[in-house]
Amino acid sequence: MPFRDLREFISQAEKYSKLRRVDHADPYLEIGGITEIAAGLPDVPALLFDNIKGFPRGYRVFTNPLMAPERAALALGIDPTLRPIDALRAWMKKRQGMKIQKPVSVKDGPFLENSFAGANVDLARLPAPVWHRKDGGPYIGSGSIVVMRDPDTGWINASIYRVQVHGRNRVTVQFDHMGRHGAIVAHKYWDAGKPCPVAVVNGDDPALFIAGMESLPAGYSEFDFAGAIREAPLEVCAGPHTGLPIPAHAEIVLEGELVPMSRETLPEGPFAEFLGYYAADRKPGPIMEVRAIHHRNDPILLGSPPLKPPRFHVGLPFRAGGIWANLEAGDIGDIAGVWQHVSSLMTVISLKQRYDGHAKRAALIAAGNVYMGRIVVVVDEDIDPSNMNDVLWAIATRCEPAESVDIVRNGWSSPLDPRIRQADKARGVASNSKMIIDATRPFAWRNEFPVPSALEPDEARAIEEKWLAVLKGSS
Ligand SMILES: Cc1cc2nc3c(=O)[nH]c(=O)nc-3n(C[C@H](O)[C@H](O)[C@H](O)COP(=O)(O)O)c2cc1C
Ligand SMILES: [Mn+2]
Repeated sequence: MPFRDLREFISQAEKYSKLRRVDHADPYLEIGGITEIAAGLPDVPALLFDNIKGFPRGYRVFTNPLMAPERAALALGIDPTLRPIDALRAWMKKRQGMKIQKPVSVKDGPFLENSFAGANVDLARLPAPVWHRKDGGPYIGSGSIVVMRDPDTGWINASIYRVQVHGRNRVTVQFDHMGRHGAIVAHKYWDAGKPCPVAVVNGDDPALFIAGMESLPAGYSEFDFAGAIREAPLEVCAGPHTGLPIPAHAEIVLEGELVPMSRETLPEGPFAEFLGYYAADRKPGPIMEVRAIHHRNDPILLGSPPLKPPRFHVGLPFRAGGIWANLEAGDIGDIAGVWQHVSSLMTVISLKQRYDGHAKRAALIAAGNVYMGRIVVVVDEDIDPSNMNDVLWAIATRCEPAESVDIVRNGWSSPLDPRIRQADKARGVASNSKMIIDATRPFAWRNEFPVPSALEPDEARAIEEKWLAVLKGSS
């Protein structure tokens, strides 16, 4: 079922989830505002903007690409009709057995249908949105893939770093920290006094988006991982300016060089972050001199700006899949499911308790491994961890705060954490505490616990199968 490109993905996605076409929106704040409102609707439509204010028809922007669970499943190569918790389980299984697929080279690519080089480079040709009102400027890259080649080994790194537009032919590429693979590779060129060849790929098979945000080890190409997700290799074509391998069916590509930061920088940001705040001020960022712009006919710019939680880039919490895999690797046993809410800031584990202490054992493993989140909840197996209402019901009825809440201090967070003071960040504080909420029935007297009145999950499924169409008015 692999898609050749973003266009094929969009037409498939339309079969399984909502797609809305929006005309005449302004790339200055309006596309961002519409994207945010749509992301808050229950069925999270994807949006395809056309006839964008100030641009010819056909120059399109596609947002909320993977926000619905169905679209996330499609991108991961998982059956989009599965219930979200089952889709996450299927992804976890797939991820464990995946085989990498190296890209194959092709001579020509549709991304070369329109090319502008040298003096003809003008980024104003493309509808880069200003997403949020305090953003430092338009961002052409909010979900684009930054491609670089390690000069020593030839390893191709291709991950997501935001890209801000500064005039006709310059952009900045933002590394959160110097441990980012892109920063490590760039420094190898810069330390030798050379600029670093780079390509920014905007809009492609969303398997590449997933690969670009996954934590993969140095030396492991995101292109190979995307091939593994697609179960077919990516087709790449050498960029005429940099020679870098570029996905042949990409929508919009910038080629150029990253200038050594010791030579020149530009003020980058601020940019709204995924926690729903501006976490950092404008900072000096590395400049990419754009030597060439290539784009397909009627190009589609992929936009995935960070939005206020719970709106998150990907509608299946695949980091929760990582915690789930940790629990299974630790042989915790009887895990019914793991989910994350509030854009991965709240983790919920559902398990069938086998012995006293089982629930806490699982919670402590999760608390040690959740990034930035402060809340870890454990519930019994009758609670679907992806259903926030059921999780809150369990907390409100099975947890006694005076007995069932623990705090773990100095856990894993990040300088993006809004609840760490600037002065503390400046002296190196980047940790937070984790609240473990045990919302399971107390093990020792679980058999005395009042019996729930609602349908059991399989009874509910059976009723849904027989009656849901009537209730929804579709038959
Ligand atoms: C939509 C989106 C935007 C992102 N923007 C940035 C960014 O601007 N800078 C950054 O360092 N990481 C950003 N990330 C996170 C990295 O893409 C992610 O951590 C990736 O695994 C890093 O790859 P690397 O290990 O090859 O450096 C973003 C992730 C997503 C999903
Ligand atoms: Mn990488």
